[in-house]
Amino acid sequence: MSSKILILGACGQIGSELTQELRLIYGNENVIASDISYSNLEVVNSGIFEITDATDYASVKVCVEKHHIDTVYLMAAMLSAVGEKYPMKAWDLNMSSLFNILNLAKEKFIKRVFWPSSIAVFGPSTPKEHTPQFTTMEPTTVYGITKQVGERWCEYYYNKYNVDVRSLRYPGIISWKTLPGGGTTDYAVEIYHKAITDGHYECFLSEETKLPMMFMEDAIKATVDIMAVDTERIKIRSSYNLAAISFTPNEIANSIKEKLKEFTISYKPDFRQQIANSWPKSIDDSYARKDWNWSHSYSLSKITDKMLLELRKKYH
Ligand code: AKB
Repeated sequence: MSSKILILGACGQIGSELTQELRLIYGNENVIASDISYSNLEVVNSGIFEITDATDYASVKVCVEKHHIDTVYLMAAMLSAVGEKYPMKAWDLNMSSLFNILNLAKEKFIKRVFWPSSIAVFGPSTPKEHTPQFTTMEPTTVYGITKQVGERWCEYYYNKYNVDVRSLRYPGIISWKTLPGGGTTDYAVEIYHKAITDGHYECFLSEETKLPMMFMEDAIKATVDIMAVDTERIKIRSSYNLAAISFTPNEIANSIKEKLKEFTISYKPDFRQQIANSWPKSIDDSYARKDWNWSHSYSLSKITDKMLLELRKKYH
């Protein structure tokens, strides 16, 4: 499909790397990055960039019409930890941006939508290990509630209006280029930065808190792949479970110590511990693997090698 793409939230952790990958695949002239501010100069300066407020229907529609957009990746969102501090803001941002895009698709201004969901859709009553695709979902965070409700709306717009919306339940995403902002899984990125800059990390989760995680390259591949496959292969229109690896703070610390002997870690759990406790430890993503051939490449030790290599270059 030849396509004109808009990424909303292009300056964020996933949006920024997705933008660069889509520009490589589809050409700079076909990929329009946008955000509410110029907060990531690499994204702003490497192609077409528009200031767009994803919560403002008119602002998004102007951008879509100006650039003849047919595909939108909606990456703007307030994540779990910050969402607990600003519940109404999280609800407004996460829901109004989604409705704006779903309605633009319903009104045929755009043809295809990517909207990320999250493991945060699950809650304390969900089975913790190998969490199935279809299971009890009683999220306890505002972020998780917006993602679960969002999934219901995505499926509804597909069934009712034939909107081609595709979605993945991202685990925690580990990357070195852009810092994550306001999530519970952020520790798994911060730990590598602190390992390089301070040789020590004080972790806000306890040492045995196991969570599903993934390296950015794998997450981008999954996103690009699910958007490229033929419509018939997308059997799930709420959101696909997506998994790579699972580990605890203790395990990631040990994997860093293998490469950086002097690294130390201490634990001081805060309010994010309760959020992490409500989430799955591992995810069964067999539908994604079967329906559109998803597979991941990065193990924890491969992630640690890459993170330490890139962050050493960044800081030294
Ligand atoms: C968060 O921690 O809030 C996010 C997520 C798992 O969706 N990284």
